[in-house]
Amino acid sequence: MKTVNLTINQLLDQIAQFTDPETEGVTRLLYDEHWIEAQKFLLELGQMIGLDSGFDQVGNVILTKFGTANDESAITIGSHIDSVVNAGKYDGIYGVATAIIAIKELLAEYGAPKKTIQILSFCEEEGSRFPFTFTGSKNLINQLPDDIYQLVDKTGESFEEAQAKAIYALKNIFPLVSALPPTAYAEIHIEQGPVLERLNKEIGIVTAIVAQKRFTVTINGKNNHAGTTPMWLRVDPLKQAVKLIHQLEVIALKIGEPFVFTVGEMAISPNASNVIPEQAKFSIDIRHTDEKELLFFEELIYKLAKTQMQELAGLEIKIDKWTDVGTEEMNETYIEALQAICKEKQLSFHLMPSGAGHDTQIVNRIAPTALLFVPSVDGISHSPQEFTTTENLEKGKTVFKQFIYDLAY
Ligand code: HGY
Ligand code: MN
Ligand code: MN
Repeated sequence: MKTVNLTINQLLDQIAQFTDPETEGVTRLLYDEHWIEAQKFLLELGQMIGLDSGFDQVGNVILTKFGTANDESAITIGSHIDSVVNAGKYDGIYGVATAIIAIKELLAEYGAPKKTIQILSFCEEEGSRFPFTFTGSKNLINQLPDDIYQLVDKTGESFEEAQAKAIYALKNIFPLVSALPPTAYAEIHIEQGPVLERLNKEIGIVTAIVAQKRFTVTINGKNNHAGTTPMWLRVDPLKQAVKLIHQLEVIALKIGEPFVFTVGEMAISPNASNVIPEQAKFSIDIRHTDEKELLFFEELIYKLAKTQMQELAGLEIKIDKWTDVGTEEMNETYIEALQAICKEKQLSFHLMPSGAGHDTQIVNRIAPTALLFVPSVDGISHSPQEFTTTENLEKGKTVFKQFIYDLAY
């Protein structure tokens, strides 16, 4: 077996090379050519460190070390390989890199584990190419709906076509396998927020992950000449979008913390300065630990849209919900165990909820889970400026590795 002496940072830098060079930072979208190269790299790396390397029918990479107990399930660890557009080099992939390095070190120090361990590089979590999230972890727990195959990305390519190309590129080199059912799942991730840095804590132990809903709102109006169409005659979808977003913003601020409301994407057509638009399309992302608040806000979106359509003849507002995940609480026993490990390693820690979504919240539907954070400098994420110090990356690995040892050896 070739010796692989990679630090976490070196592995992160290698994987960050698999990106669309036309963009800032890292852009690696589900099934694109950079995604294929990154998954291939991880499959080869798994082989080099003595793991059984394969991938499943949605392109999750599965690196397995069978335990001496020969069980039919596995201690499962990992995170996602895909990124948002213009991302940093840590989101998701830090969890995959740390899992690989922790297992490499445990095998060198203690040999084969009692329990089987499987590392997953989940194919997709972000929802940054197709309007769908958590593809990889939903496939792991057999909750992947069939209707995703007809989804199309911004270029018009279907999920089905993109997946077929990516799987074809992998299957000629590596075996198609299925993951084992998870008996436990653990993920380590950058915090992507300012809390740990502000509190000067080294490790975040996540107690719960917020509920999250995402929508695409499509507003159709009547495109016309910007100069000759009087204001009272217009059915302007962009102005109506602004009106709806403003009304929602006022209510969102009234709901207050920890509720968050984001409009991150917007597309106008035909998008010309002297043309009243025909269509305005935008995203809505809402999150809260209390699912009732989210439901209240969701119903408000529909209600306000309906009123706007009643007030302006010819206006059409369509609302498509494509993410709806509930609040998930991490396993109490694991939270205790992680606190004990931090105390033993003399690392400061903070118990906290996660405002970011993670594969942990999906796997938590069928198995006990643990989620660890390391600090993000200035709380920045989903940006090329995303940064975590080497020291904190390594401290996270120390805790994560001990936790896996305690579960599997
Ligand atoms: O959007 C999120 O919460 C995560 O980064 N996918
Ligand atoms: Mn992310
Ligand atoms: Mn992530």
